[in-house]
Amino acid sequence: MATVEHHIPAAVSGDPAARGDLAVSVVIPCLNEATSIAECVGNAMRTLEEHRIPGEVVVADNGSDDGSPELAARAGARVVHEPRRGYGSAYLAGFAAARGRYIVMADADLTYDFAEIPNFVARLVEGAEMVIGDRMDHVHAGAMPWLHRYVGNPVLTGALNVMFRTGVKDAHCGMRAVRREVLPRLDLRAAGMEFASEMVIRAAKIDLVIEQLPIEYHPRQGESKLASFRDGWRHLRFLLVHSPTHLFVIPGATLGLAGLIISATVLGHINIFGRSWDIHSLIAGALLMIVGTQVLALGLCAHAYGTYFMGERDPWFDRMRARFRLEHGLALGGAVIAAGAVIAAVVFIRWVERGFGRLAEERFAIVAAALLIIGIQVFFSSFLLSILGLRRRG
Ligand SMILES: Nc1nc2c(ncn2[C@@H]2O[C@H](COP(=O)(O)OP(=O)(O)OP(=O)(O)O)[C@@H](O)[C@H]2O)c(=O)[nH]1
Ligand SMILES: [Mg+2]
Repeated sequence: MATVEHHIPAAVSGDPAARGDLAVSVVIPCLNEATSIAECVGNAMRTLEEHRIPGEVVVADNGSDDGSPELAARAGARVVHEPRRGYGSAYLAGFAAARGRYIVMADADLTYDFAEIPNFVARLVEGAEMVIGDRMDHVHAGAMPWLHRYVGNPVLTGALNVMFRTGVKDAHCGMRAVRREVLPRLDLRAAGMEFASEMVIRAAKIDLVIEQLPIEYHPRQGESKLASFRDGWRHLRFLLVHSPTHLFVIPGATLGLAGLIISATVLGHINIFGRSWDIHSLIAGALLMIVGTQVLALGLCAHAYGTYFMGERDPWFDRMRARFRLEHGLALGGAVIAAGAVIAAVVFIRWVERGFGRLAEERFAIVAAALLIIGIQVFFSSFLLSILGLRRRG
C-alpha cells in the first residue's frame, strides 16, 4: 500500500451538521463488481472515518445483475441507479447525487488505494481544482496488459496532449478528484469510457488548475469491463471530433499544399529524379488541391459550429473570423473561378483556331477544371460559414 501523507486541514474535518454540507463524496462507478465492491466501499468509509473527514460514499450503478448494488448499500454506500448505460453515464449520475464539496473518483475493482483519498482532497483544499492520479511509474505486475501500458495509454495520452496540451501524463487514470463547484463549467456529457478523456480535455479548455498525484495501480479483482479496441476507438474518436484543427484543418492544408507543389512542378517543367512530370502527376496534383480545399472548408465550418453553438474558443479561428468576412470568401472564390474560366476560354479559343479539330490541351484543361471546382467550393463554403454564424452572439 502506498505511503499516505496526512495533511488534511482542520477546515475539512469536523462536524458535517455544523457546516450543513459534506466535505467529501467518494463516487465509485460499478458494473458487476460483486467480488470487490463491498471491500471498496468499506475501505473508502474507513479512510474517511480515520481522517475525520465528513463524507459519503456514492456508488453509481447502471445495470449490474450480480447483486453489486445491494452489497454496496449493505457496506454503507448510497447507491444511485442510472438507467442509461456506460461508465460516463454512471459518473454523471453519481456527480449529480454527490453532496460533498470535493469529489473523489475511484474504480470498484480494488485497483486503486482508497487510503490515497486524503492526499487527493488535500491538493484540492490547497488550491487545485482537479487532481488526476498518475499510475504509470507504479504499475504492479499483472495490473495493466502490455497493450494498454505500452500502446493504448501512451498513444492516446500522447494524441490528447498534442491536440489539447493538457500536460496530463496518465489521462485515463480512474482515480481523480474534482471540486464539485467546477462541474457546471466542465459540462461533461460523454456516456462511455471516453468520459475519462472528456474530463481532462474540458478541464484544460476552461483552464482549471490541474495537479497530478503519483499513485500505485494494483491488479483488478473480477472481470474487466474495458474492451481495448472499442473503448480505445471511442477515446480517439472523441479527441478527433473535438479538435477540428487536427481532424480537418491540418490534413486539409497539407493535402492542398502538396497538390499545389505537385501541380507547380508539372506546369513549371521542373525535373525531379531526372524525370519530367506530366499529365498523370498533374491529375494527382489537381485531385489533392480539390480535396484539400474541401477538407479545409469542412474544418472552418466545424470550427464555426464549435464557436457559435458549443461555446468553444480557438485563438486561430478567432483571428480568422476577425480578419475575414463573407465578402472576402466570395471575392476569393470569384477570383479563382475567373482564373479557371480564363484558362478554359484559352482552350476553347485554341479549339476554334484549329477549326474545331483535334485538341491536345490536357494540361490547361485539368488546371481550368481544378480552379473552377476549387473556386465554386470556396464561394459556396463562404456562404455556409456565414449561415452558421447567423445566430452568433460573440
Ligand atoms: N456503472 C457502471 N460502471 C462501469 C461501467 N463500465 C465500467 N464501470 C466501472 O468503472 C470502473 C472501471 O472499469 P474497468 O473495467 O475497471 O476498466 P479499467 O479500469 O479501464 O480496466 P481494467 O484495468 O481492466 O480494470 C469499474 O469500477 C467498473 O465497474 C458501466 O457501464 N456502468
Ligand atoms: Mg479497473
